[in-house]
Amino acid sequence: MMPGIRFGALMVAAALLLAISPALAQAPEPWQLGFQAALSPTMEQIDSLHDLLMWIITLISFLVLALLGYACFRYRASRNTQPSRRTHNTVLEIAWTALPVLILVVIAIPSFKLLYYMDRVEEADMTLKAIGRQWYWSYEYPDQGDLTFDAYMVADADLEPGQPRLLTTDTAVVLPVDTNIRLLTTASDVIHSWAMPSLGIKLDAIPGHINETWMRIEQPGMYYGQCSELCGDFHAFMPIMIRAVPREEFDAWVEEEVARADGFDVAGRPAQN
Ligand SMILES: [Cu+2]
Repeated sequence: MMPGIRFGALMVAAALLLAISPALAQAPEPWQLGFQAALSPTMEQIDSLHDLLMWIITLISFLVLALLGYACFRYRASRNTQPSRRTHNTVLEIAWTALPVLILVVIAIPSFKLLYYMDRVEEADMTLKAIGRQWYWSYEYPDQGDLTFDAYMVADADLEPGQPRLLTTDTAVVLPVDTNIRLLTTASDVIHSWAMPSLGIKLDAIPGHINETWMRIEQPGMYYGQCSELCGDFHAFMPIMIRAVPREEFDAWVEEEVARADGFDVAGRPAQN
């Protein structure tokens, strides 16, 4: 086969693979640069603040580089045999004090807006409480009949095809899309942190203390995160796995889980447990 044809075939195969990529799953990819896709209003705003900061630091870096280059060239020893003895320049000093202050104000305004936006939601439709433990997460749904369960990581040997390693839990945190969900975190032993990159959440879970934030998931699918506070031996092995579903599917899941917790399945038969 000619190399060109082989390359073409490879490209077609790659395109096909991309086209049949599985349902939405938000997890890190090998060699990934940048953030995971933003799928909550919070993460979208974090993305745009990040982009703004990227412009600012890039422009500052190039400006400083250009000034350094100019100074090195213009005031090199051979061209500048009689160095100036000047020590003060009032205009310059005011400018290089005021300009950074101005830049910081430009950064501070959207930062504070975002902080308050992330802090809490006025009207929450439901609450999810995540409790960090060494080394798994417990969840409570106070608005769904106090549904509770624990979510442990699935060991490598027990993974099913398609399940990401170190990120899959035995029980998914099922949540409805397009719903304002209040998230509360706490812990029962040491400090953990509940982090979900594509929803823009990283919230400490502290013993004896409740932290609050909120999320609104924009698309159904699987979302993966991890504990993000060093919490001991198995810190790396207490992942967070959300299965976001349409509202009706969520309601059906709740009904099933509550019935099972009561000792009966949805059809009214005693649960096999
Ligand atoms: Cu932890």
